[in-house]
Amino acid sequence: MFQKILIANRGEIALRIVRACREMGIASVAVHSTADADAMHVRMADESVCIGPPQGQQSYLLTPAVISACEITGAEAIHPGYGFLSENASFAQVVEDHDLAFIGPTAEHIRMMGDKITAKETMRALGVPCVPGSDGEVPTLEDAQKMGAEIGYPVIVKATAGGGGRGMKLAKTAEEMEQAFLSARSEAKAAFGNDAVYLEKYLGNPRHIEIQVFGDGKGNAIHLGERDCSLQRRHQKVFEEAPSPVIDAQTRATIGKTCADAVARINYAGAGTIEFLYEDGEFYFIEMNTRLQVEHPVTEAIYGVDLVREQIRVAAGLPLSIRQEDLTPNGHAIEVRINAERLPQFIPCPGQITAFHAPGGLGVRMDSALYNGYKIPPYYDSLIAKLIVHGRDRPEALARLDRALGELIVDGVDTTVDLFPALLRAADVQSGDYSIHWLEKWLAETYES
Ligand code: MV4
Repeated sequence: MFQKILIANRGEIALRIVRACREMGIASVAVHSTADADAMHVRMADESVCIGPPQGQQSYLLTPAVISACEITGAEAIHPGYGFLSENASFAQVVEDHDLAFIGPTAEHIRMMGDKITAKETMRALGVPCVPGSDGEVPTLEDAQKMGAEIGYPVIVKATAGGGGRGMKLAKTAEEMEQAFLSARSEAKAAFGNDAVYLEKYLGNPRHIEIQVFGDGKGNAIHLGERDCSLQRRHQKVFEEAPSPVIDAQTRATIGKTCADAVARINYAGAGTIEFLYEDGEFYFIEMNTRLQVEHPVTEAIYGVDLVREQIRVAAGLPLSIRQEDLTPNGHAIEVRINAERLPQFIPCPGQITAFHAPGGLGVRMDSALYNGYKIPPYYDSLIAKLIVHGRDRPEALARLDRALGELIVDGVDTTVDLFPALLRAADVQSGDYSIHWLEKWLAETYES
């Protein structure tokens, strides 16, 4: 096992990783920008290294700075968290080349899944159900028009280098294909330096359901069920839950086994998330994320597994500590994301915290690096806390969320907390009857006046 791990991240996820390290008896090294000298992750880690000025490009995203911090402190492994360098295949390659361990999959697997055409071809070949569409890249407008007619409109044009909602254009009819195809391609070229695009049948009203998988890199893999992340605004998740209100045990076992078998076959190592659209009882693969996800705590809550600990074990060459047959979900968990943003426009709102109180009690977990007096810097993502509740069933989890929100105090900056009491009371949220478009409609109705 490693004796020392460097955490190439900040905020609540850096603190989350420090906690796993401490429980495993592993020393932790925080890196930080000059803007984060007083951050909680720096205070809680065993050691810290300042790696540059505030801008992420000059600190948390700077490969040589992170590698140097490793060499200075003698850390043997790097945990990238989410965002920043976590899905950067070149970074993972540099880490490997320095005989350090990247706590995540190989550079090759990151690259494979980062290219959405390759990811889809790979998953299809492994028996994972995919959205009907083009076989790979569609090189010309003529091909796109021919293919669009075969698939049947509406059709979505997606950039192979995109993902997470970036680089997509909808063609509702054949007439709209020229515009959609040409703009998707030129925007992809400008944004990613790669203009390859592919086509998919557009699904009108799906849910976003993702399967948590875990591989040991040696041909063994497990799944930890699904998370329902349909409640999003502009491709930012707001409310996530596990299990999904629409997935039963048999469905979970079937799609879970398909996913676990797929990643086992490619010798995938570490945590991964296989994203699906789910409509009319069918799963359609869209993307795979090769990192720990923001919403991993809802899976941890219902399965009782520390996912960061498993990531560290696998990166150190140890087997997974859990077997599929021992994994049964228990109860229901919900996470809400708390951002330093002003409603109703979700404008980032950095500044000083003047009062902070985290809720507690049975079934309540607050993942946050906030403290009273902390000054939220303006340079980074506006996520400041995740409130996760766990109950014996969904109604209990919803009631517990309401209760915990009532205890939470975050003063000094505007936050998205005020959304949630009304959101969790909405009839469709109470009943679990929502799709990927529900939240934006509800926000428009709720804040229109
Ligand atoms: C789609 C789709 C409908 N049909 N693909 C958006 C993010 C990226 N991960 C995939 N996305 C979508 N792909 C087909 N074939 C609709 C979306 C989509 C969406 C997906 C998940 C969660 C929220 C979303 C909001 C708008 C569009």
